[in-house]
Amino acid sequence: MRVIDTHTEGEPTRVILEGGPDLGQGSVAQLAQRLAEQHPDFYTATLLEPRGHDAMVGALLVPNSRSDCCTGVIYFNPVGNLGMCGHATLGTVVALAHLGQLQPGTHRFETPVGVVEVELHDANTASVRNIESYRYRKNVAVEVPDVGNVTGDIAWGGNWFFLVKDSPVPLEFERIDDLTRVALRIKNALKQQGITGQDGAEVDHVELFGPPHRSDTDSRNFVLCPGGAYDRSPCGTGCSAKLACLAEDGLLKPDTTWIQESIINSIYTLSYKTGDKGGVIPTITGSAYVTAITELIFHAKDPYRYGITA
Ligand code: PYC
Repeated sequence: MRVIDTHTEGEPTRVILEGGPDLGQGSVAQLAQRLAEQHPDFYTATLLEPRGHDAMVGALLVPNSRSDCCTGVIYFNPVGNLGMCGHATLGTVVALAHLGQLQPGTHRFETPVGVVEVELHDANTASVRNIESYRYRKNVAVEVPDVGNVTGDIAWGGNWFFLVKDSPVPLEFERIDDLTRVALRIKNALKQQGITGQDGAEVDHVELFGPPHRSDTDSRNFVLCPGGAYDRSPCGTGCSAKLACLAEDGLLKPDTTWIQESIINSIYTLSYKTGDKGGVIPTITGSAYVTAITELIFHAKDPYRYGITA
Protein backbone atom coordinates (compact mmCIF):
# COMPACT_ATOMS: atom_id res chain seq x y z
CA MET A 1 0.00 0.00 0.00
CA ARG A 2 1.52 3.35 -0.99
CA VAL A 3 0.81 6.16 1.47
CA ILE A 4 1.81 9.76 2.02
CA ASP A 5 1.80 11.17 5.55
CA THR A 6 1.25 14.78 6.55
CA HIS A 7 0.46 16.72 9.68
CA THR A 8 -1.98 19.61 9.78
CA GLU A 9 -1.30 21.96 12.66
CA GLY A 10 0.27 18.96 14.42
CA GLU A 11 -2.48 16.39 13.69
CA PRO A 12 -1.35 13.49 11.45
CA THR A 13 -3.05 12.23 8.28
CA ARG A 14 -2.12 9.15 6.27
CA VAL A 15 -3.41 9.36 2.68
CA ILE A 16 -3.81 5.94 1.02
CA LEU A 17 -2.73 6.50 -2.57
CA GLU A 18 -2.61 2.92 -3.92
CA GLY A 19 -3.31 -0.60 -2.73
CA GLY A 20 -6.44 0.11 -0.66
CA PRO A 21 -9.48 -2.19 -0.86
CA ASP A 22 -11.55 -2.22 -4.05
CA LEU A 23 -14.95 -0.92 -2.96
CA GLY A 24 -16.65 -1.11 -6.35
CA GLN A 25 -18.96 1.56 -7.70
CA GLY A 26 -21.30 3.99 -6.00
CA SER A 27 -21.44 7.24 -4.10
CA VAL A 28 -18.68 7.88 -1.57
CA ALA A 29 -21.26 7.36 1.22
CA GLN A 30 -21.99 3.87 -0.20
CA LEU A 31 -18.28 3.07 -0.55
CA ALA A 32 -17.68 4.14 3.06
CA GLN A 33 -20.43 1.81 4.26
CA ARG A 34 -18.90 -1.04 2.21
CA LEU A 35 -15.47 -0.32 3.72
CA ALA A 36 -16.93 -0.64 7.24
CA GLU A 37 -18.89 -3.80 6.47
CA GLN A 38 -16.37 -5.70 4.35
CA HIS A 39 -12.95 -4.50 5.58
CA PRO A 40 -13.11 -4.12 9.38
CA ASP A 41 -9.34 -4.76 9.79
CA PHE A 42 -8.34 -2.02 7.33
CA TYR A 43 -8.59 0.71 10.00
CA THR A 44 -6.26 -0.80 12.59
CA ALA A 45 -3.90 -2.32 10.00
CA THR A 46 -3.16 1.00 8.29
CA LEU A 47 -3.23 3.36 11.27
CA LEU A 48 -2.20 1.62 14.49
CA GLU A 49 1.21 0.42 15.68
CA PRO A 50 3.45 -1.07 14.37
CA ARG A 51 2.84 0.98 11.18
CA GLY A 52 1.30 4.06 12.79
CA HIS A 53 -0.15 5.23 16.11
CA ASP A 54 -3.57 5.90 17.60
CA ALA A 55 -3.73 9.63 16.79
CA MET A 56 -3.46 8.96 13.05
CA VAL A 57 -6.38 9.69 10.75
CA GLY A 58 -6.58 8.06 7.33
CA ALA A 59 -7.82 9.40 4.00
CA LEU A 60 -8.67 6.69 1.50
CA LEU A 61 -8.86 8.10 -2.01
CA VAL A 62 -11.75 6.53 -3.94
CA PRO A 63 -13.46 7.28 -7.26
CA ASN A 64 -15.88 10.22 -7.12
CA SER A 65 -19.46 9.66 -8.28
CA ARG A 66 -20.10 13.39 -8.78
CA SER A 67 -18.73 15.07 -11.86
CA ASP A 68 -18.06 18.37 -10.03
CA CYS A 69 -15.44 16.70 -7.79
CA CYS A 70 -11.82 15.74 -8.52
CA THR A 71 -11.77 12.76 -6.13
CA GLY A 72 -13.74 10.92 -3.52
CA VAL A 73 -12.28 10.51 -0.06
CA ILE A 74 -13.24 8.41 2.95
CA TYR A 75 -11.78 9.69 6.21
CA PHE A 76 -11.25 7.19 8.99
CA ASN A 77 -9.60 6.70 12.36
CA PRO A 78 -8.46 3.46 14.03
CA VAL A 79 -12.02 2.67 15.17
CA GLY A 80 -14.00 3.43 12.00
CA ASN A 81 -15.17 5.98 9.46
CA LEU A 82 -15.45 9.71 10.05
CA GLY A 83 -18.17 11.68 8.25
CA MET A 84 -15.77 14.49 7.35
CA CYS A 85 -12.38 15.58 8.62
CA GLY A 86 -11.10 19.14 8.38
CA HIS A 87 -7.44 18.54 9.17
CA ALA A 88 -7.29 15.48 6.89
CA THR A 89 -8.82 17.47 4.02
CA LEU A 90 -6.07 20.09 4.43
CA GLY A 91 -3.48 17.30 4.68
CA THR A 92 -4.83 15.55 1.58
CA VAL A 93 -4.77 18.63 -0.63
CA VAL A 94 -1.22 19.47 0.46
CA ALA A 95 -0.14 15.84 -0.12
CA LEU A 96 -1.66 15.76 -3.62
CA ALA A 97 0.00 19.10 -4.44
CA HIS A 98 3.35 17.70 -3.24
CA LEU A 99 2.88 14.81 -5.69
CA GLY A 100 2.07 17.24 -8.50
CA GLN A 101 -1.52 15.97 -8.74
CA LEU A 102 -3.20 19.24 -7.69
CA GLN A 103 -2.23 22.86 -8.37
CA PRO A 104 -3.05 25.98 -6.32
CA GLY A 105 -6.71 26.86 -6.90
CA THR A 106 -10.11 25.45 -6.01
CA HIS A 107 -10.87 21.71 -5.88
CA ARG A 108 -13.90 19.72 -4.73
CA PHE A 109 -13.80 16.45 -2.79
CA GLU A 110 -16.80 14.11 -2.47
CA THR A 111 -17.02 12.85 1.13
CA PRO A 112 -19.61 10.55 2.74
CA VAL A 113 -21.47 13.57 4.16
CA GLY A 114 -21.32 15.84 1.11
CA VAL A 115 -19.07 17.87 -1.15
CA VAL A 116 -16.38 20.06 0.40
CA GLU A 117 -14.47 22.72 -1.49
CA VAL A 118 -10.75 23.18 -0.88
CA GLU A 119 -8.77 26.20 -1.94
CA LEU A 120 -5.04 25.50 -2.08
CA HIS A 121 -3.30 28.85 -1.52
CA ASP A 122 0.32 27.64 -1.71
CA ALA A 123 2.30 24.43 -1.15
CA ASN A 124 1.35 24.29 2.55
CA THR A 125 -1.70 26.46 3.16
CA ALA A 126 -5.30 25.78 2.23
CA SER A 127 -8.90 26.61 3.18
CA VAL A 128 -11.74 24.10 3.38
CA ARG A 129 -15.35 25.13 2.89
CA ASN A 130 -17.13 22.48 4.93
CA ILE A 131 -20.65 21.08 4.66
CA GLU A 132 -23.46 22.98 6.40
CA SER A 133 -23.01 22.70 10.15
CA TYR A 134 -25.61 23.29 12.86
CA ARG A 135 -26.38 23.14 16.55
CA TYR A 136 -28.85 20.40 17.42
CA ARG A 137 -29.37 21.03 21.18
CA LYS A 138 -28.24 23.81 23.52
CA ASN A 139 -27.30 23.56 27.23
CA VAL A 140 -27.66 19.82 27.62
CA ALA A 141 -26.86 18.69 31.18
CA VAL A 142 -25.14 15.36 31.76
CA GLU A 143 -24.20 13.81 35.10
CA VAL A 144 -20.63 12.52 34.73
CA PRO A 145 -19.27 10.04 37.32
CA ASP A 146 -16.33 11.52 39.30
CA VAL A 147 -16.68 14.84 37.43
CA GLY A 148 -20.17 16.12 38.33
CA ASN A 149 -22.79 17.92 36.30
CA VAL A 150 -21.47 19.08 32.92
CA THR A 151 -23.43 21.25 30.49
CA GLY A 152 -22.73 21.45 26.78
CA ASP A 153 -24.18 21.91 23.31
CA ILE A 154 -24.60 19.12 20.76
CA ALA A 155 -23.63 20.21 17.24
CA TRP A 156 -22.86 18.71 13.83
CA GLY A 157 -19.82 19.77 11.80
CA GLY A 158 -19.50 16.59 9.70
CA ASN A 159 -19.14 14.56 12.93
CA TRP A 160 -21.14 14.88 16.17
CA PHE A 161 -19.67 16.97 19.00
CA PHE A 162 -20.50 17.73 22.62
CA LEU A 163 -19.11 21.23 23.23
CA VAL A 164 -18.38 22.27 26.80
CA LYS A 165 -17.84 26.04 27.16
CA ASP A 166 -15.90 25.91 30.43
CA SER A 167 -13.59 22.91 30.61
CA PRO A 168 -13.72 21.16 34.02
CA VAL A 169 -9.90 20.74 33.71
CA PRO A 170 -7.57 23.65 32.83
CA LEU A 171 -6.52 23.50 29.16
CA GLU A 172 -2.82 23.00 29.83
CA PHE A 173 -0.62 20.76 27.68
CA GLU A 174 0.69 19.17 30.91
CA ARG A 175 -2.89 18.13 31.80
CA ILE A 176 -3.53 16.10 28.62
CA ASP A 177 -3.96 12.84 30.55
CA ASP A 178 -6.56 14.44 32.86
CA LEU A 179 -8.30 16.14 29.94
CA THR A 180 -8.47 12.83 28.08
CA ARG A 181 -9.84 11.02 31.14
CA VAL A 182 -12.54 13.63 31.78
CA ALA A 183 -13.54 13.92 28.11
CA LEU A 184 -13.80 10.13 27.88
CA ARG A 185 -16.03 10.08 30.97
CA ILE A 186 -18.26 12.74 29.40
CA LYS A 187 -18.48 10.74 26.17
CA ASN A 188 -19.35 7.53 28.04
CA ALA A 189 -21.95 9.34 30.19
CA LEU A 190 -23.65 10.76 27.09
CA LYS A 191 -23.88 7.27 25.66
CA GLN A 192 -25.10 5.67 28.88
CA GLN A 193 -27.75 8.37 29.40
CA GLY A 194 -29.02 8.05 25.82
CA ILE A 195 -28.01 11.60 24.86
CA THR A 196 -27.45 11.58 21.10
CA GLY A 197 -27.19 13.65 17.97
CA GLN A 198 -30.03 13.80 15.45
CA ASP A 199 -31.69 10.47 14.58
CA GLY A 200 -30.00 8.75 17.53
CA ALA A 201 -26.46 9.27 16.18
CA GLU A 202 -23.72 8.71 18.75
CA VAL A 203 -21.98 11.88 19.95
CA ASP A 204 -18.46 10.49 19.61
CA HIS A 205 -16.33 13.65 19.85
CA VAL A 206 -16.03 15.83 22.98
CA GLU A 207 -14.71 19.37 22.78
CA LEU A 208 -13.66 21.33 25.87
CA PHE A 209 -13.08 25.09 25.65
CA GLY A 210 -11.23 27.64 27.73
CA PRO A 211 -9.44 30.98 27.53
CA PRO A 212 -6.68 31.32 24.92
CA HIS A 213 -3.00 31.21 25.84
CA ARG A 214 -1.86 33.14 22.77
CA SER A 215 -2.64 36.84 22.47
CA ASP A 216 -3.74 36.49 18.81
CA THR A 217 -6.52 33.89 19.26
CA ASP A 218 -10.13 33.87 20.49
CA SER A 219 -10.33 30.56 22.33
CA ARG A 220 -8.43 27.37 23.17
CA ASN A 221 -9.79 23.85 22.86
CA PHE A 222 -9.12 20.20 23.61
CA VAL A 223 -10.84 17.64 21.39
CA LEU A 224 -11.25 13.95 22.20
CA CYS A 225 -11.57 11.75 19.10
CA PRO A 226 -13.60 8.51 18.99
CA GLY A 227 -10.61 6.14 19.41
CA GLY A 228 -9.51 7.93 22.60
CA ALA A 229 -6.68 10.02 21.11
CA TYR A 230 -6.80 13.82 21.32
CA ASP A 231 -6.70 16.07 18.27
CA ARG A 232 -3.39 17.93 18.06
CA SER A 233 -5.03 20.52 15.78
CA PRO A 234 -8.08 22.61 16.76
CA CYS A 235 -10.20 20.00 14.83
CA GLY A 236 -11.82 21.22 11.61
CA THR A 237 -15.20 19.58 12.09
CA GLY A 238 -15.15 20.55 15.78
CA CYS A 239 -14.46 24.17 14.79
CA SER A 240 -17.38 23.94 12.36
CA ALA A 241 -19.63 22.80 15.21
CA LYS A 242 -18.27 25.68 17.33
CA LEU A 243 -19.02 28.24 14.59
CA ALA A 244 -22.61 26.95 14.41
CA CYS A 245 -22.99 27.57 18.16
CA LEU A 246 -21.32 31.00 18.06
CA ALA A 247 -23.56 32.04 15.15
CA GLU A 248 -26.76 30.88 16.84
CA ASP A 249 -25.81 32.64 20.08
CA GLY A 250 -25.19 35.89 18.15
CA LEU A 251 -21.52 35.89 19.22
CA LEU A 252 -20.00 35.86 15.72
CA LYS A 253 -21.34 37.46 12.57
CA PRO A 254 -20.95 35.96 9.06
CA ASP A 255 -17.60 36.70 7.36
CA THR A 256 -15.98 37.62 10.68
CA THR A 257 -12.77 35.86 11.70
CA TRP A 258 -12.52 33.54 14.72
CA ILE A 259 -9.12 32.09 15.58
CA GLN A 260 -9.23 28.78 17.39
CA GLU A 261 -6.16 27.57 19.26
CA SER A 262 -5.46 23.89 20.00
CA ILE A 263 -4.05 22.27 23.12
CA ILE A 264 -0.60 22.34 21.43
CA ASN A 265 -0.97 26.07 20.50
CA SER A 266 -1.56 25.50 16.78
CA ILE A 267 -4.37 27.50 15.12
CA TYR A 268 -7.12 27.51 12.52
CA THR A 269 -8.50 30.73 11.12
CA LEU A 270 -12.27 30.36 10.80
CA SER A 271 -15.24 32.19 9.37
CA TYR A 272 -18.68 31.26 8.10
CA LYS A 273 -21.47 32.15 5.72
CA THR A 274 -25.13 31.58 6.50
CA GLY A 275 -26.34 28.23 5.20
CA ASP A 276 -29.57 27.40 3.33
CA LYS A 277 -30.99 25.19 6.07
CA GLY A 278 -30.49 27.49 9.06
CA GLY A 279 -26.93 26.45 9.84
CA VAL A 280 -23.53 27.81 8.83
CA ILE A 281 -21.10 27.05 6.00
CA PRO A 282 -17.71 27.12 7.75
CA THR A 283 -14.36 27.93 6.18
CA ILE A 284 -11.28 26.55 7.94
CA THR A 285 -7.79 27.76 7.01
CA GLY A 286 -4.63 26.04 8.19
CA SER A 287 -1.28 24.63 7.15
CA ALA A 288 -0.08 21.08 6.50
CA TYR A 289 3.33 19.56 5.83
CA VAL A 290 4.36 16.29 4.20
CA THR A 291 6.28 14.08 6.64
CA ALA A 292 6.79 10.80 4.73
CA ILE A 293 6.06 8.83 1.60
CA THR A 294 5.96 5.16 2.50
CA GLU A 295 5.07 1.69 1.33
CA LEU A 296 3.14 -0.23 4.00
CA ILE A 297 3.86 -3.96 3.95
CA PHE A 298 1.41 -6.52 5.37
CA HIS A 299 3.29 -9.84 5.51
CA ALA A 300 0.97 -12.87 5.59
CA LYS A 301 2.87 -14.30 8.60
CA ASP A 302 3.13 -11.01 10.51
CA PRO A 303 1.17 -11.54 13.76
CA TYR A 304 0.58 -7.74 13.88
CA ARG A 305 -0.50 -7.48 10.27
CA TYR A 306 -3.80 -5.90 11.43
CA GLY A 307 -2.15 -3.65 14.00
CA ILE A 308 -1.67 -4.03 17.73
CA THR A 309 -5.22 -4.09 19.01
CA ALA A 310 -5.07 -5.86 22.37
O1 PYC B 1 -10.11 18.00 11.77
O2 PYC B 1 -12.22 17.47 11.56
C1 PYC B 1 -11.10 17.25 11.99
C2 PYC B 1 -10.86 16.03 12.79
C3 PYC B 1 -11.78 15.11 13.19
C4 PYC B 1 -11.09 14.15 13.92
C5 PYC B 1 -9.77 14.50 13.94
N1 PYC B 1 -9.64 15.66 13.24
